[in-house]
Amino acid sequence: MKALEGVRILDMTHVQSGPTCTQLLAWFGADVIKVERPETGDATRGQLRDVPNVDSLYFTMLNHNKRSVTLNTKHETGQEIFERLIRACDVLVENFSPGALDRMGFSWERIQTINPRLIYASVKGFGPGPYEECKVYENVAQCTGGGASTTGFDDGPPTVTGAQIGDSGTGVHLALGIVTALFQRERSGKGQRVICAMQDAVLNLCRVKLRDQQRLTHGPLKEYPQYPDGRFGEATPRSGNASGGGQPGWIVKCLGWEDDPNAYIYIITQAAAFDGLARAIGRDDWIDDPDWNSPKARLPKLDQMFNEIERWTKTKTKFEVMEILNPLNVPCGPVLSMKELAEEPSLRASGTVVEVDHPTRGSYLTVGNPIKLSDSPSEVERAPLLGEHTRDILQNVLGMTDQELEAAQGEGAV
Ligand code: CAO
Repeated sequence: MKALEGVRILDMTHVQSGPTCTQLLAWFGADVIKVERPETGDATRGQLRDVPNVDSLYFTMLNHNKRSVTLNTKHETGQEIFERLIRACDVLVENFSPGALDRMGFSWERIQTINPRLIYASVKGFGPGPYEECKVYENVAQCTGGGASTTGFDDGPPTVTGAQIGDSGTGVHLALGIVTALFQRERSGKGQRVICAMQDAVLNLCRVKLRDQQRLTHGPLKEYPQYPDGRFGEATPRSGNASGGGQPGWIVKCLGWEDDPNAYIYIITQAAAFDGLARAIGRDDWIDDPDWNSPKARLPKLDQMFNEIERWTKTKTKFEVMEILNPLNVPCGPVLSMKELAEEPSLRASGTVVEVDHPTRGSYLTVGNPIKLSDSPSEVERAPLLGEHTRDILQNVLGMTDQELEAAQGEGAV
């Protein structure tokens, strides 16, 4: 049995944030019914296509384990069918621009009268306030949630990260909101409204930067590369590759860095393992030198320290550095490229990187469920073709007859 078996999700999501959320719920065993506009479907089916006339990887990698039904929810008959689906489901998830469901005629008030047990969950760009009506994509959220102003180097522009903290990050937050609401419904018997704004989710992930904003009022941030020579302004600055925690860290070059953009490793000079690190890089003299042998003494010259470490790492590959430093309890990690991650045997073995077969695309690689439950294993199934399950769902979930289905199809409602 899967953890969410028996939970039925009415999935009105599109693009990335919402689909990330419902894909996780599907991996935990929920029956996710993805409602898509007839003919076009989720716009990402056709975006960033690598193979002509085949659902894009953008779509297929975000919509595993779901069933697809086509339904025009602006058409009268389509709305009647939608209402029946609301009655038949436990959760409705959507991430349209603000007010889209209301414009279709489905306000929260009306949804509650149709199915009081329904949990109605949404991703929006912003919460209540001056921007609540705005449309938002990933990088807008990274900029408005504090990610961009705190990412990059002090002398460079604000920078967005490759990790999709705005879209996928918000989707993960929303999934937690949904299962929490499902848990509460077990006791209350009632559904509720769940909303996660992308700005809020990114800010939550940037929590430590708001911490630093407040620390800044009490003096310079000593673990930041600006210390001791640079100037601090009024806001948390960009900290390059500094660790952000109490243990200094930095990315240093490894053997081959001149030709390989990813021949780097992250090293954290944790105090407890510092002597071993000093010995490994040939600086045994640091161990008894009061200028080096305490975190406080090292703090004003972290750049010098990492330059010394780098002189050593440049003579080794990033994997050799890993092999040498890990037994010494020095936390470190090679900068892995997407190619290396795709080929990594341990990620294949754990099901985090999975090869999936698709009827029109053939086989492709995807990221499986990163959350492992011992009693609810996730098998990754391919994403559905547009409308692949329309008949199945309308007949077996809603009990529609052949005639009803054909009539709805004839009217263009499905
Ligand atoms: N049948 C009929 N109409 C449908 C439909 C269906 N099955 N599914 C959707 N639609 C309609 C909606 O009713 C809406 O119409 P109206 O604008 O007339 O109300 C329209 O399709 C969808 O509109 P949208 O504004 O959501 O889409 P967009 O491409 O213009 O904007 C996005 C996309 C992502 C910017 C916007 O949806 C948004 O801001 N969402 C909230 C934040 C979010 O999740 N962003 C992350 C996206 S991933 O990067």
